[in-house]
This record gives sequence, C-alpha cells and structure tokens, in this order.
Amino acid sequence: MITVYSEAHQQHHGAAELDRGRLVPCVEQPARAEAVLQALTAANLGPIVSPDDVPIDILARVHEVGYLHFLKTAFTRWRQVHPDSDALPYCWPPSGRGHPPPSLYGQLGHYAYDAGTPITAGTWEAATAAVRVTLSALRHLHAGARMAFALCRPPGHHAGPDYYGGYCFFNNAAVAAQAWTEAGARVAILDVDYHHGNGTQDLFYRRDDVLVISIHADPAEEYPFYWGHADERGEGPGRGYNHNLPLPWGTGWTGYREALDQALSLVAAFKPDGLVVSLGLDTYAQDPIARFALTSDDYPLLGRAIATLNLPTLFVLEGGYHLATLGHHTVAVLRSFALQAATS
Ligand code: SP5
Ligand code: ZN
Repeated sequence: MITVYSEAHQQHHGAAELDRGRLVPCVEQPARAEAVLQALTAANLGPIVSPDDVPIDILARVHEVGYLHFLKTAFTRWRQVHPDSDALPYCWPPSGRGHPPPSLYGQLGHYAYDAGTPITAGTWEAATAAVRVTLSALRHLHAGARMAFALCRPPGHHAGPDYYGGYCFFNNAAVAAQAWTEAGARVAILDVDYHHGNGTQDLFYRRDDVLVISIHADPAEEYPFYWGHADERGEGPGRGYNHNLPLPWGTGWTGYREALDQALSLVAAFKPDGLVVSLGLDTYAQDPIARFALTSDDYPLLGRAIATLNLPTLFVLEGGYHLATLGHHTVAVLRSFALQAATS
C-alpha cells in the first residue's frame, strides 16, 4: 500500500478551542499525524511518499470562491489587529446566513459554524497541502493501485461548500470524489468517523453521481447536532443518494457492525468504480471527545469488511484523538484491508 504524507500539516497548529464554556488546548494537533506516520513506518506497510505538485484548481469546483478567498486572507487580516492569537469567531448570524458582512469578525461567524476551529498562521498552507496529499494519493489509484492512504490533516469531512468547522477547512475526501468523478469514475464515499460528515453530505446532497454514506453518533445527542439524522436522504436528483446511519452513545462493535453491513450493502448496490473512505478513528472507546465503545480488536474487522467490497479504495484520514492508539488503529484498518484485498 502507498501512503502520501507531507510535513506541511505541522503549519496548522491551533492553540485553543471553546469547550464547555472554556478555552482548552486544541484536540486536533500536529502530533496526530506524527503518531500515524510513526506507526505506519514501524509497520512497514509500504512506501510513504511526498505529494506531487498537483494543481488544486479543483478546490474552486468543490468550495465557493468567496470562501476560498476568505480563508486565504483571514489570518493576515486578523494578525494586523491581534498579534498573538489565532482567529476564532465569537458572533454568528441568528437566522440564516445572507451575505458575508464586511467586518472580519462578522465574516468569521459567517464562514465558521463552530468555535472549535481556529485559523492560524499556517492554516492555508497546511490545508492546501492536505488537498495535494489527497489528490496525489488518488493518482496512485488512477495508476491501478488497489488502495492508497492520504495521511493528511487538517481533516475535511465537516467542511462544506462555503463553511468550515469541526477542525476542517477543505473537504479532502469530497475533493477526491470530485476529481475521481471528473476522471470518469462512479464514486461512493463511506464515512466511518465518529462524527457525521456534514460537509460531505452538503456537497453532494443534490447529486446522484456520488453516493454518500455516513455511520456516526446520533446528532440528537452529539456534534454536529444539526445534520446527520436518518431522514436526510438527499434532495432533487440527489434523493436516495445520501444515507445516514446514526448510532447511540455507547455503541460497540455489535451495533456498529450491523450499521456497517447496511452501509456496505448500499455501496455495493450503487455499483461504484471506486470508494473513498473518510477514515476517522474516534470511534474508539477511549477517544477523549467521543462516546462509542469500539476496541482495538475491532479495527482489523473494519478494514477487512470494507475490503470485501472489492473496490479501488482511497482512505483519507479524518478524526481520531487518542494519541496513544491512533497510529496503531489506523495501521490495523489499512493492514487488514490490504491482507483481505490480496486474498480476494
Ligand atoms: C474531524 C473531527 O473528528 N472533528 C470533530 C469535531 C468535534 N468538535 C467538537 C468537540 C467538542 C469537544 N468537547 C469535549 C472535549 C473534552 N475535553
Ligand atoms: Zn470525528
């Protein structure tokens, strides 16, 4: 298996996020990717390469240009008035979004949907590098590889057409699905992060050419709260091409496996040419911000189950915050997928 990795992710290093009324250290930190890199290297799973210098003009066909311009310039604007903090919103529009106002503070609240996702000096560099990592990994699938892994951060699945949040700025998995689709493939996205992939859902909600399936904690009790219910099925031509499988807090492998089987059946029925997996490892029982109950023994089963689809598969790293096991669990999914793929 080939992994694509860039150390440019280190440039996105937020200081603090709002959590239960207090600013706490950012949960989504550079050490996450370092941990995954270290475990992959130790496991000898295959080459780990730098991204190619791929063009990222595709970003403008996934995200709105006004949003891209805002992200590119926001930190410089912030720094002119705030020399030693990251950019975080504190005020949001109460009833729908309308047009972004001229004020930087107003724009932060317009484009961000939470107060957990600071923009830092290197956010643009890191987030564009994550897109390059993902597109470079996709190239290996174009070249005939059965699987590839985009070891990237910041993560992507909460980022929508013109908004960021949930530690995400550009939707890496959606960019890959869009690029793969433009190359002529029929693509499905399977999101196994603990949180609903609201950005991915939004980006393809009115489309029937990309199937989006997410297994996640029930938004009735868990972030991102406003998306991810079972009755969100797509709109217009996209009706029936979005599926949410919400599960209660405390879900362990038995309950998870049932949802996974449903998800895999839906993917198979769509008859895609390729699969993008939004790989979050925050389903682990000891994850510091999540409440499922998967154990270390379950991640090989997850990888093996996904491999039974027999599809060229791009894995894109999303969440997962238990640093001591994050690398081990990532390797477990990828290795068992690779083993299963080799025997089928
Ligand atoms: C990519 C991804 O997994 N994003 C998740 C974003 C979740 N943000 C809200 C987290 C709230 C954390 N509050 C509990 C922290 C315990 N210290
Ligand atoms: Zn997550």
